[in-house]
Amino acid sequence: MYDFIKQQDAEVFAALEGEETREREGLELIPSENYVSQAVREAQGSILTNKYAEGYPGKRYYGGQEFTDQAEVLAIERAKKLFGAGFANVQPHSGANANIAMYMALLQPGDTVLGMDLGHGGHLTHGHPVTYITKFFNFVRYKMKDVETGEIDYDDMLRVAKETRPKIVLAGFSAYSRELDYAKFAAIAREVGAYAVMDAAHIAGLIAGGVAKNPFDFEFDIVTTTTHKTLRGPRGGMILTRAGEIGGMPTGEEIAKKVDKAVFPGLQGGPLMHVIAAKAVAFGEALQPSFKTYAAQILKNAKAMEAVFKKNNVRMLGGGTSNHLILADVFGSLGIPGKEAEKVLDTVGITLNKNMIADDPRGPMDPSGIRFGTPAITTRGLGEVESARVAELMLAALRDHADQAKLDAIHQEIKTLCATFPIPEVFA
Ligand code: DSN
Repeated sequence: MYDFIKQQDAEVFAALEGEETREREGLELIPSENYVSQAVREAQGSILTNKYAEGYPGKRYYGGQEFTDQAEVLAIERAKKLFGAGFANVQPHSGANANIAMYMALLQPGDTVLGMDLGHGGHLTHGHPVTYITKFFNFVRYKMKDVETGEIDYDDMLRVAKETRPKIVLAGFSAYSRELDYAKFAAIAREVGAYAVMDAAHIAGLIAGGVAKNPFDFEFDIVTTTTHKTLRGPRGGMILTRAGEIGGMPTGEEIAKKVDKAVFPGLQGGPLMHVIAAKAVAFGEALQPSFKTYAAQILKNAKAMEAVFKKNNVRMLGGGTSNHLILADVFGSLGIPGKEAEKVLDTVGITLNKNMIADDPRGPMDPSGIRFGTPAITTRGLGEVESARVAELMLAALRDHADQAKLDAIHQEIKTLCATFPIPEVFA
């Protein structure tokens, strides 16, 4: 692999080779990462990177679009089928762009969005003060009622909605481990005449695989997502719009037209057609029955890890997990700060990320928690037994982090596990 790069550019080749080895010999537990198939990589590295295709299939600004149209229509139709959506825009370059375009489609400057508190699991693009979008829109918050169960405070959400009259009620998260009550979100949105939107970036693969509820079954208007997390596609974003109609709200088609205009020409220029082709390939894979088995195994593996943390009395936010991720208070339970925990685990070949926990007494650069999940190790073929063993090794490394001989032994076991479960190239 990389024959041409190797010949031409030794420096870039070194970076690619290094990453190949890192991924091969270590376990990836960052819950927003995954391994794509060789077919997805081929499409993403394909000739379609050469082509400008501003516009949409059948309505482009430049000529020569027979094959770009073919690839984009495949991605759109497969995305609609996967999520039961009426419309799909597969052009957003990322999840952040998908969210910004969604705001641009539905809001006027100064309008309000009611989203999850960022300290309780919400995402940067849901209105973190460091982001540029907060100069244009007003973000108000809901939180968990009980951080030990993860239950959202829906009564307070309704109160804030009535008080602030948001135009969007936004569900979704990047560090929350429980299922949301979409019917309640939608009811609150309808009560104040707002759009109900879900940022499903983290759990899109679970929805597509039929093991998590689909917001479109609960009168959501829009679902935004990335394509590279549990969905196991190339790095990118997507915006889906509902098929059915909801009284008093614009039709799905009207919303989808606004979304298309917001993505191009509102926000982006030429779509990344090679990435769109790779999205089509990944969506094709997710439509296979085997993807359902994969999605179910992600949950089983997360539960197996949860059981080990529970048995060892390590506090998990939300009391555990109902999805692919766990947020553990390692500082509170083991006395090791999140940053150090991330570093120690890195030395034994386990990659995850430090993370703020709800109402974290520590700062974002050195928070109390670690966040980890099972999408990538499940792709690798690890089952519940191996996932539980990984959790045990994590806890052993965190407890004995001053004992280099123990860390070396753990690292060796992780390497052996990685050799036993190589990263697959094809998904059956
Ligand atoms: N960076 C992604 C995550 O890890 O959740 C979302 O931005």
